[in-house]
Amino acid sequence: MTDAARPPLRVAMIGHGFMGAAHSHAWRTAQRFFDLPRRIEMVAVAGRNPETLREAADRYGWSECDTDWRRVVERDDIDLVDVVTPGSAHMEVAVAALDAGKHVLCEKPLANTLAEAGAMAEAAAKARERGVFAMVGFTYRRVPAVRLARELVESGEIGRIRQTRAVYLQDWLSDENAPLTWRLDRSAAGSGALGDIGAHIVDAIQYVTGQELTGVSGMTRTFVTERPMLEESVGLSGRASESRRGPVTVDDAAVFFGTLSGGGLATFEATRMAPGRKNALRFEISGTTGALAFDLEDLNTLQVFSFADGNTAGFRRVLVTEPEHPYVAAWWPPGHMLGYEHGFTHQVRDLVAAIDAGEQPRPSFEEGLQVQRVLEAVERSAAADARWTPLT
Ligand code: SOE
Repeated sequence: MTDAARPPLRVAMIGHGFMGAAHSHAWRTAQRFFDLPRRIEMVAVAGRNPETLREAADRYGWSECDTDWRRVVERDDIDLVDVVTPGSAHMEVAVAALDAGKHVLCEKPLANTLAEAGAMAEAAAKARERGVFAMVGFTYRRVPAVRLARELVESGEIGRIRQTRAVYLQDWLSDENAPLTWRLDRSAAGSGALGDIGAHIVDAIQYVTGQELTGVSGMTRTFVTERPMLEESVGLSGRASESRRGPVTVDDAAVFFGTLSGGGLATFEATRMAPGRKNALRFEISGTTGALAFDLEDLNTLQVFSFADGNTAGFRRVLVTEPEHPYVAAWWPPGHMLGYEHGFTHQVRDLVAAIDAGEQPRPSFEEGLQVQRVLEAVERSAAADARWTPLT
C-alpha cells in the first residue's frame, strides 16, 4: 500500500489538452495499482480558457484550477509541476517551477529549440544540487515490451548492435482539409512530424540500444502548405473553417539516418501522412547474434529472434504480459492486455520512486537535450540538401 503516514506529493499540472488527460489519468491511477512511497494529491490545474479549464479540472479530478500558471507554480503547497502545454511554453514554465523549488515533469520534445532545451537542462542541473529533480516525458520507454527490449539488449541477448530501423507513422494529416491546429504552427510546436513523433523514435532507439546518435543526414517535406483555420479543437484535430485558410509552418514528414556511438547505423522515418497507419511506432534492432522488433499498434508483444534458437525459426512473438515482465505484476493476470495509457502511469510510478529515493529520474532533461540535438541536426541537414551533419 502507498504509505499514508508520509507527506503527500502535491502536484499541479499546467495545460489540459490531450496530454493533460493522459497525465491526469496517470496521476490518479498510479497509487491505486502501485505501492508508491508517497500519496499523490492532484492539487491544481492551470490553463488559459476558464470554461474549458473548469471542465477539465472536474473531469480529470483536480481540486482547484487557476488561469494564472505563475501563481500556481509559486504556491507553497505544490511539490511538483507537470508541464503539458505546447512546446513554446515548456522552457518558461519548467524553469520557473525549478527555480521555485518544484520537481518538474515536462512533456516531450523537451523544447522547441536547442537553445531553450539547453537552458532547461542547465536549470535542471542547478536544481538537482538542491535535491529538486526534472524529467522529460518520453512515455514509450515505459511500455513493458520496450523496457524488456532494453533489458534484453543490456544482457547481451542480441550481441553487438549493427543496425537499427525505426518509423513512427500516423495518418491524421493525410486529409488536405484537416485544420491548422497548434501542432502545425512552428511558433507553438517548434517542428512538425520531426519533433512531435520523430522525437519518440530517436529516444526509443537511444534508450533501447544504450547508445547516442553522433551524426545525421535527413530531409523534411511539407506536402500541404496551406490549410483551413481551426474553428474548434477536438482531439488531435478539430472543426475546420469554411472560409479562412493559413500557412502550415512545420514539416509533414521527415526521413533521416545516422551513426550510433557504438559504430552502428540507424534509419528513421516520421510522418503524419501515412494512410492507414494510426499510431505505428515501430523499431527493429539488429545485433550480431539476434534481433528485436516492436510495434506500438501491437504493444503487448515483442518479436525476438536469436540465431541460437535455430536459424530457420524466424522471429518469436513474446507476449509481454507475464508478472515477471516490467510493470506487469501490478496489473492483471497473465495475458490481460495493457494499453496506451499505462506508459503514463508507469512514468508517474518511476518518477515518484526516484524523487523519494533522492535519485535522478530518467529520462533527465540532459537526455531530452540530446534528443533535441538530433532534431536540430536533422533540420540543419535538411536545409542543406541532406548534408552529413555531426551533432554539436
Ligand atoms: C500526436 O502526434 C501524438 O499525440 C504525439 O504528440 C504523442 O507524443 C504521441 O504519443 C502520439 O501522437
